[in-house]
Amino acid sequence: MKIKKIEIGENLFGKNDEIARENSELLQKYNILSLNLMGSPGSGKTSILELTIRKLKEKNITCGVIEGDIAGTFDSERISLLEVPVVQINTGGACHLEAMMIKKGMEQLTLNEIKVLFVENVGNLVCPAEFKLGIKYNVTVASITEGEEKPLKYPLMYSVSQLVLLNKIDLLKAIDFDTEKFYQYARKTNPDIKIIPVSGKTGDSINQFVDFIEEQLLIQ
Ligand SMILES: Nc1nc2c(ncn2[C@@H]2O[C@H](COP(=O)(O)OP(=O)(O)OP(=O)(O)O)[C@@H](O)[C@H]2O)c(=O)[nH]1
Ligand SMILES: [Mg+2]
Repeated sequence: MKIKKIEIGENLFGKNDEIARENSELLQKYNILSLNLMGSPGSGKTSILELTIRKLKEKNITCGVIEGDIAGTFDSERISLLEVPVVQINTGGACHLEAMMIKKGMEQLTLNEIKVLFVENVGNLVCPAEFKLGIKYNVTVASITEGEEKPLKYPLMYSVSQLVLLNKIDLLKAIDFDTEKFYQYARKTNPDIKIIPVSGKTGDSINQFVDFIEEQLLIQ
């Protein structure tokens, strides 16, 4: 599928929260469930998206993707192989996506053909959490290779997220990672946070994320 690409110039930065509200209204109008995947570079956001989209496609749930990166089209190329509409946003240096970028991205998509919109934010555990996008669910993709203390070191990311996908659990035997402590730290930062351990490599427990998405679609 052809990738649509947007390069961001300075003129797109502006009244972020107001535009985020407009994005949210537009998504509600089209009855689209939206999820914003955030996390460190390489935590596994695109891998999880690939597995999840495959499973949603099998269930005839149509998806669209907005990929955010500072530069390059690596991730949108991966997603386009799944034959889903994808827009690549290159921020040209900014370490996060902003609401105006999502607005521009959505203009490139046929919204009435999409049930679930995924946003993959720029790989970064700090800045993406600071900018509202108008996307309904914030999902932190954390990998066990990052260490269990990250929820306490980067609390904003965890406090703005409703869900954590704890990724790379296939490596648990090779890495000193204290899962109990991770849960404890994540819940200390955000008592309501839901955590699903997954593997973006083996596909382990990706079904639980798919179930979460289907549950949210029912209550849209
Ligand atoms: N062992 C293992 N490797 C994984 C898993 N998930 C992702 N990877 C690998 O981790 C690397 C980064 O994965 P990506 O999915 O590209 O990570 P990302 O978060 O999208 O990266 P950025 O978009 O650059 O921030 C790749 O080499 C993946 O194959 C996993 O669950 N287990
Ligand atoms: Mg990626």
